[in-house]
Amino acid sequence: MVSRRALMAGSLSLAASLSLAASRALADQLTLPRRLAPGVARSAELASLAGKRPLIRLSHRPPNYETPISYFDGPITPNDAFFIRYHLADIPVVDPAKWRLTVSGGAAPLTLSLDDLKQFPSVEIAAVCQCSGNRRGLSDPHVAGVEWGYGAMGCARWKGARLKDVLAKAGVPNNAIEVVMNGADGPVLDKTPDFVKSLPLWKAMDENTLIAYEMNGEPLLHFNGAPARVIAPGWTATYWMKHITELAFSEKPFDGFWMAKAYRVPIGLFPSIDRFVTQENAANAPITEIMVNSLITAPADGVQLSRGPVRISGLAWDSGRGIVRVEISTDRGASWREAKLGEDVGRFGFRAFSFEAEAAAGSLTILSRASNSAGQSQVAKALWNPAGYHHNVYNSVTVSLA
Ligand SMILES: Nc1nc2c(c(=O)[nH]1)N[C@H]1C(S)=C(S)[C@@H](COP(=O)(O)O)O[C@H]1N2
Ligand SMILES: [Mo]
Repeated sequence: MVSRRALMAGSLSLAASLSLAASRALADQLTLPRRLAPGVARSAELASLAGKRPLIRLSHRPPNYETPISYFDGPITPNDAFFIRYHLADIPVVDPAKWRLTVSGGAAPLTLSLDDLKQFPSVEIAAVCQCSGNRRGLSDPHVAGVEWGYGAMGCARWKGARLKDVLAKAGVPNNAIEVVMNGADGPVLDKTPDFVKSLPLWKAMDENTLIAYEMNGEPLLHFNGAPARVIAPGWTATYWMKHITELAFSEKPFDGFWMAKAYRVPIGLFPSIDRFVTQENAANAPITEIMVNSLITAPADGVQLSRGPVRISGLAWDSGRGIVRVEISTDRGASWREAKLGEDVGRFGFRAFSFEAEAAAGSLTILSRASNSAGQSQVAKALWNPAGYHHNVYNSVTVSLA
């Protein structure tokens, strides 16, 4: 639990629109994961930014704010609850009227305004945006990086143009192997490398990869990448370039810091199906798709409930192969029973699940385990790696029944 003092300190920086009583009521509902490193749990606090409800602030500059578990109510995450992640602190507010997207390295240079982008056929896709390092704070032993709990993720309905249509308009060169992406944000100090990423050409040309300008029917919020960002459904959010301003075809592997040195996983550790071959080396490979995962959203970890059936709800997701099953165990994994799956918002989205467990008085530990159509399931023991990526151990919540 976040300490009362930390919450009150956090509430001082809340937007004026939130009364102290309201923020106190809210603070009482919010819990931080119990397994975070003690220092992180002490310093994290609730704070709000423009357009957002109070989120769990892990750093202010650059802004890294995660969604409290209690906000995950159903398969679509509201915009004001959506997490925020940045690598660099110089984040300009982009005027949509002045914004331009340039595409270089094609048959001819192409520059698009937001109106131009909206002339392409539009597509809307529900997709999970999950930071590669979601749950990094649970790594054991702990690793360096933003110490995320469970909320460095969200699922929105993203609307925009297909990236492949924009690339086709620019003229895809025969020798292109990657598409390099840059956004309007940059480093405060020259020695910090700018956040630039690349996608393999095949993923950039996938019909589900978008340049989105809307999320959940509204223009993108500033902190989620206004006026336009890349959506790479099924892949972790490191490729979902916000405030996108530059695209470039590349005939060689792009070797910027954020590709060559960061966001890499040991070869063979995870059962990834999608590969980014041009960026692989003998030891490691770029992270690609999201691993199958689940989160119990209710009851909250550590709460006391009155005796009777325990109503469990949660979310499951994967890389878009599709969730086929979520199982619940109340005997520490000795036996599993199937939960009921909720509305299907599309294979890249969150899939809600629910289950009613009978329980006697005392302590009850609930485990959830999701599986997808590719036969992949969550792991019983986390696959530790130096950057703390892909944490997808069975989710677990312990409550007491009186
Ligand atoms: N321009 C820009 N885009 C970015 C990043 C960034 O630092 N700058 N971070 C990426 C990472 S690692 C994540 S997890 C997602 C977070 O998206 P969100 O802030 O909308 O939740 O944005 C991605 N796109
Ligand atoms: Mo991320």
